[in-house]
Amino acid sequence: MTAKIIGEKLAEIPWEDKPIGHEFPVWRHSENPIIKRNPVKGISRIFNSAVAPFEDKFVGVFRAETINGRPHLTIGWSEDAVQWDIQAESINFEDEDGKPFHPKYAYDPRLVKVEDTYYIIWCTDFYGAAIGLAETKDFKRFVRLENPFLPFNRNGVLFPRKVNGNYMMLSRPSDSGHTPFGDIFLSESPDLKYWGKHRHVMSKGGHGWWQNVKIGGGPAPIETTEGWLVFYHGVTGTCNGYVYSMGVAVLDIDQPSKVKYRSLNLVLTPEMDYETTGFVDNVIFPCATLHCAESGKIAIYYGSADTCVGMAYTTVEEIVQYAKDTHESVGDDQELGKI
Ligand code: BMA
Repeated sequence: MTAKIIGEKLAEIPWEDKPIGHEFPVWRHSENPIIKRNPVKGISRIFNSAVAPFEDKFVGVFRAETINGRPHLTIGWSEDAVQWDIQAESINFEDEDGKPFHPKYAYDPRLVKVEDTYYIIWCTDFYGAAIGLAETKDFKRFVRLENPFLPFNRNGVLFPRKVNGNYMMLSRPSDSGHTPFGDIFLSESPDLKYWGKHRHVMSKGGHGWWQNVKIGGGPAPIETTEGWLVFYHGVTGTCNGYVYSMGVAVLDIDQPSKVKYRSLNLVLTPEMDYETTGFVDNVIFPCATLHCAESGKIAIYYGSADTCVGMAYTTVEEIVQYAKDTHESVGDDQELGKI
């Protein structure tokens, strides 16, 4: 069966056809990187960032590192989702009582619309690295909700709809440093306040070495007729440090803690100069997609070498088929936590 995206049509999705003779299921945008060094006054680097359609244009939440190296989140707008007009100032969050909330640092945002609300999930400071959560309806007022999980944790990824009546969030428990371990877990909540039914979803490891140190969620899962399509990052260790690549899996639609297909191969790895060389060499860190239910086109946004933003393309038919054809069952990809 050919996979289809379940969801909205997105007529204006950025797109380039697959280059003739390209062997792999994901191909790069020809004008990468779309956001380069020193993109905005006072900001040295913008990289792991998230975008979404909003009204008749596109909005982005960007990981911006100021000249002094501190990461924060800022908003940007685009007509075509390729050329971005990004604000220099950080997002001004308020808490649920209306008081200003300024995270000490903020990085690796995801941006997910559930029903009529957009949620930003990011890495925040809560006794060290932890998951921050905020909501907005208009990208003018941003209300920060309580931290969903205990420290230490990163790569919080909300699903774009409730499953069995509950919000669902992937996360990757970690340490507060450059975590040398890590698997992807799933948690559920009826109200975005109380989280439970924690399940193990996917392990690092497998036959190949590219994801043998740790893995972490990427863009919001895409609902398809074959299950939840997830892109994620997998990390290997070398004598010159970590290398971050992108992988793909499909999770069960009603029980997303069950892995249906998981490619044993990476689908994008640092090869271009802007991926192999930067503030941190050899990093591909996907945080968002734009996708169209009618055409099946998917545009993937990824941070490149902790320095700039790149885009890559695939189609739902091709990538789900690839995950099926190259499926590998990794030892403990199972619903640990249920008992
Ligand atoms: C991770 C995160 C990412 C970063 C990556 C590579 O731990 O901090 O923001 O892209 O390391 O440096």
